[in-house]
Amino acid sequence: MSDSSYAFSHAITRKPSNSVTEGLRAVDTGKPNLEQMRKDHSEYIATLRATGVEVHELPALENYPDSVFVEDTALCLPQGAILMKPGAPSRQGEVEHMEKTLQSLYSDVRKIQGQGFIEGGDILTTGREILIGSSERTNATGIAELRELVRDWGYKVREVMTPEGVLHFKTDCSLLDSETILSTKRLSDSGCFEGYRIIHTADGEEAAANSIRFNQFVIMPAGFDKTAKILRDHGFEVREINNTECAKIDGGMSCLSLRLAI
Ligand code: CIR
Repeated sequence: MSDSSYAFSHAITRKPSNSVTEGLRAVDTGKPNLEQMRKDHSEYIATLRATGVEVHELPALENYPDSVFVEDTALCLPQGAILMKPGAPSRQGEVEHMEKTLQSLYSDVRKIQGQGFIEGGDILTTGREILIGSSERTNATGIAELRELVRDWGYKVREVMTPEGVLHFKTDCSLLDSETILSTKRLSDSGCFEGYRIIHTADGEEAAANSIRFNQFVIMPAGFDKTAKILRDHGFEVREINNTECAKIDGGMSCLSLRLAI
């Protein structure tokens, strides 16, 4: 693999807690089935491991129903990690539970400490910049602080918009390689990916946009056959994981891990 934007050596995950059934959701479509979620989670981890990486599986946090979605607690870059400040009050305490693990893996761990808010789900790091979608969870003050924190590592931060009613920026897109983005049409219509190669999710399969490129695989939620075929036709090696239970609490493939190149 010559493209460093998807070459990872480590991942961090956290076991779903029993309380995950109380996770935040925009629309209530029923209680997630814990047994199925645990099975899906194990399969997700096995798929990450199959690429040869080390996966750090952290214990469940019962006081934090959404803590399985570790992506929102930090931004991991090759130079260091940045601890986030979630916009959801019930999720803010998850960050300190991630700190020790990141300190053990990085020599430089920084932290959002100001008045703003920012969640990892709103951040897409491409081969040339860091795109951050302002959303209900991420505001301009949080984005401005992150911009300063990554400046000396050489990153350019560009503030974009998460579409109205969409939880996170990456709910609607994912990076396939440093120049290629899988996106819903409603997101790319905003023009935020000008200059990139865009592959659209099939109509009616918008939920397939929250996928991840992880080493040789594109890991996507199962059940979106048209989008899976589009990706395979473009030459990507697709792995599908059942996501019916996490989807009930607005979670998907990117949310379930922090991905590190260290
Ligand atoms: C939440 O609303 O915070 C969780 N129920 C879902 C978080 C999904 N995370 C992500 O997209 N990065």
